[in-house]
Amino acid sequence: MNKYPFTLEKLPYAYDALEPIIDQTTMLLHHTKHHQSYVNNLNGVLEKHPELQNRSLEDLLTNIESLPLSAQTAVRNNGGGVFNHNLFWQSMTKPNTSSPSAAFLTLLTQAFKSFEDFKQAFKQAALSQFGSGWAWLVKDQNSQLSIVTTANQDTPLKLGLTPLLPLDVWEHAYYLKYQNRRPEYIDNWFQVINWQAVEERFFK
Ligand code: MN3
Repeated sequence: MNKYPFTLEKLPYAYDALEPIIDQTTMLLHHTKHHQSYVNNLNGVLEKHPELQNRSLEDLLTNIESLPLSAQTAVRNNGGGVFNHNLFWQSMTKPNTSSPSAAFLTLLTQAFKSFEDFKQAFKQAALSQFGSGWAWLVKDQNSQLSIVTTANQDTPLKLGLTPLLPLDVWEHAYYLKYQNRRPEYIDNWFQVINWQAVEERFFK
């Protein structure tokens, strides 16, 4: 369900499905500890605000300023954590089993010159996010593709952008396997993108 009380969505694959790109231990901790605590904390704040309990997560995150001041920061951080991670899990699949369709490749090429240039631009953005946050492929209201970053658990929803492809660059997403090597994590991560999921979001 996409409203209170939120539950931890199951992964669409096994915890070891993304090996060796993302290791099983990282996936297990990331999903059952980090993601679970965003779910718990989001429910905790909404428990105290019955007037918000019928609103969808997207609605809450798009209209954070409409929330009571006492709920804004907690919903922004924990609601963002729930939304971003749900999208992140759904955006990945077994290594080297998915590639962009011809139609989407054309769009990527129009926006970024080539698929390689897209990957370079995405990597640069993900590296430039200082500290914890996310890199995103997004579309705007004119269906134009671009790359943005957000700090902490902020989402592109508040910017009026539709998130298509998220990359978690919090250290908890890669530290066990890659330690400080964020560039290597990003390079490898391109192999586990679920392009079908990305394209469904774009063409919806
Ligand atoms: Mn995370």
